[in-house]
Amino acid sequence: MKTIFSPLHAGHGGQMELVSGQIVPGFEKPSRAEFIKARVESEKLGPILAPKEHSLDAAKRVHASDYIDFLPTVWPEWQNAGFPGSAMAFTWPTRGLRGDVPPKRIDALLGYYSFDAGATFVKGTWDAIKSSYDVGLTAAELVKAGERAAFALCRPPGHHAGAAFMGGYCFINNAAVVAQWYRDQGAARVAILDVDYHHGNGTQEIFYERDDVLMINLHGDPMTEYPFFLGHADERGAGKGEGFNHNYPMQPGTAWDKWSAALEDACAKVAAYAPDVVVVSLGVDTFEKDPISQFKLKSSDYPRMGERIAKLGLPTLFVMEGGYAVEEIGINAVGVLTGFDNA
Ligand code: SP5
Ligand code: ZN
Repeated sequence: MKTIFSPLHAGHGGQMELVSGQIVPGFEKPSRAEFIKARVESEKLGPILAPKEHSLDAAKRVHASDYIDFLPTVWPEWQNAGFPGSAMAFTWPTRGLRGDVPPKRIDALLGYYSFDAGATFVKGTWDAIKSSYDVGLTAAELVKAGERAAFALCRPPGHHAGAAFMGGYCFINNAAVVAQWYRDQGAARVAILDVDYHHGNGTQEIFYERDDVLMINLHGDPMTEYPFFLGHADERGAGKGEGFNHNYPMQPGTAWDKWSAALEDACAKVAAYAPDVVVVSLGVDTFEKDPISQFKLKSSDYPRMGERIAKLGLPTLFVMEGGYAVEEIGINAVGVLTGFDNA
């Protein structure tokens, strides 16, 4: 299958994050995408193509317009303020505070438009976000034009970004953007299968009240795993979206036997929904050696994951999300894709 990739991702590098009370170098770093790209090449998955530029209209179909307009202003405003370090929030409008009045300082606005301190900006961050968005849409166009599947090698990732907030390394929700884009192009139903270790809280929020986008998440139980405040099994959608959101929270230590049983159930739901296209939020932080995660999938499990998804027999767009064991991230991500292609 074809891969879409942009070198502009690399400008989003050197950012810091808050982990266990310390500011440390970000886990979500440029070498992630470079290891995946190198593996796409060495495995001869298929051609690697540059993205086409897109307007931000498709982003504003799933995100608040003011939120999207805010993103390119962050780094220039942070510079104007004379703040050192990565641009990150430190105050959030939680319960009991006003979440409806945007303040006038850039550090405060970062809190207004985020749910954690995990989506930080450096000089090249906006260009990387925009390139990741362009990568997603360009890959989506390939599948719309008749390719069986395509791989959007997006970086930064997207699935924690909600309609009007960033967080968890995510800014624009690429999977949500392409799902809505397919609807706008005439798809009657779209399924999103999120296999990243972390719950895709942003994607769930965006489609929670809709029946035209089926949302399925396999992830670490939020009782003990980030993002903590969404992703429970009883979240099944609301209004006409009731019954179109499915969560499979799983315990630390989960390996392929239990994980694949959840995938089997998820695939049965996707098949019953009969979507025109499947968008896979492809995180490989389920890997046993991932530095921030607690599942125990092995490298040999990823091709099996791809095979099972291929058996759905549906047009499929893979959108890169997480995975932080950089030495193996290429082997695991591309393992899913070769497993799909060889099925
Ligand atoms: C897209 C994606 O996978 N985002 C994940 C965001 C996770 N942010 C929280 C990281 C918490 C790390 N705790 C690590 C302890 C390691 N010793
Ligand atoms: Zn993740």
